[in-house]
Amino acid sequence: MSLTPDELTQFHRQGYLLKPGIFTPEDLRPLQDALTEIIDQAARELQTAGELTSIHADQPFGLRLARIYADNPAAGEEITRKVMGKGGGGYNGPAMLQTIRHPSLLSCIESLVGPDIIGSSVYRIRPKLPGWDRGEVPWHQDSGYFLAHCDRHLIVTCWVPLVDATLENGCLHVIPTVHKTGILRHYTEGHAGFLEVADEDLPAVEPVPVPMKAGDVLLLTNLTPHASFENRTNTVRWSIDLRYQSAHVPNNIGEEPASYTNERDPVTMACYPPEADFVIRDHNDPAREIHSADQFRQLRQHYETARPNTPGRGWTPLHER
Ligand SMILES: O=C(O)CCC(=O)C(=O)O
Repeated sequence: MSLTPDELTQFHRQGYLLKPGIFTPEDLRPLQDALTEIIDQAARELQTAGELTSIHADQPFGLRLARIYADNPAAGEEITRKVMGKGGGGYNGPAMLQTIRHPSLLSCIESLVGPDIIGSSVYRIRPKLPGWDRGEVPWHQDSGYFLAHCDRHLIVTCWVPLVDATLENGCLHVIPTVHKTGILRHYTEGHAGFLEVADEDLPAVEPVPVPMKAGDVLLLTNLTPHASFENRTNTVRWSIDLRYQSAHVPNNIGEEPASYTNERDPVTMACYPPEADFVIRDHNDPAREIHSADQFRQLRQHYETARPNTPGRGWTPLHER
């Protein structure tokens, strides 16, 4: 399932590529089940604490959290935080590693970054709740979050809906072709606390909405502006975004978080210091590849606990513009 020459041209010219049907419904199920397990456990605890009357155990994956949120928004948000983690990847169990290592997806990634592949630290799980303000992600390029010396490298974002993503439930929108012009000015403290490109700094190119079926993959460059808007349905728009890079792109493989000091020169750092990168494929030394879910969790937790220092990019707050 690697990319054809036409698909590679589309990706490099437009800055995005929709690759349908990479994940089958069966491929997605272990992750959906693992996320449902987190919801179930948290909902039971909230029910015991008297915060929820129903845990909606009979509802399917796309509906259950929406029903809980409709009954009690604070409880729904608390569960959502458990699923997403504290700014990190959230759930990091076996089903996540299995999803990240999906063979057809990795073949596509190999077409873009070569045979030695690093899993970029930044993967995210996003349950976009109905009408939830924090679920709307303003215009940004992923490089806005990465250190500046990584702007010239390719870090591929794979956006994967776990349910169908539609115009109504908040599919992704992209601005094509402008990834070639480099980094835009971003502001901190944008909508819902995200980084944001202000309207006046957006390129004069018509954005493209990208409705997708569950299991399709949208491939983006780290300089492709993208955003997603309100979920106007009564179901949850579930998605994950995974990132990959070549082993030649700066990363923190084999580095201790404590080596990220204030004195260290940022150009020697990984593109996103706060979280752990991991080896997906290493043809010379396959022993470095992370196949074990325990190893994956321990690595992620080591960084999450240590919270390495990051110099950031010096963006200013939106209200100061
Ligand atoms: O899932 C969304 O709504 C936004 C995703 C996003 O911004 C990203 O993948 O970088």
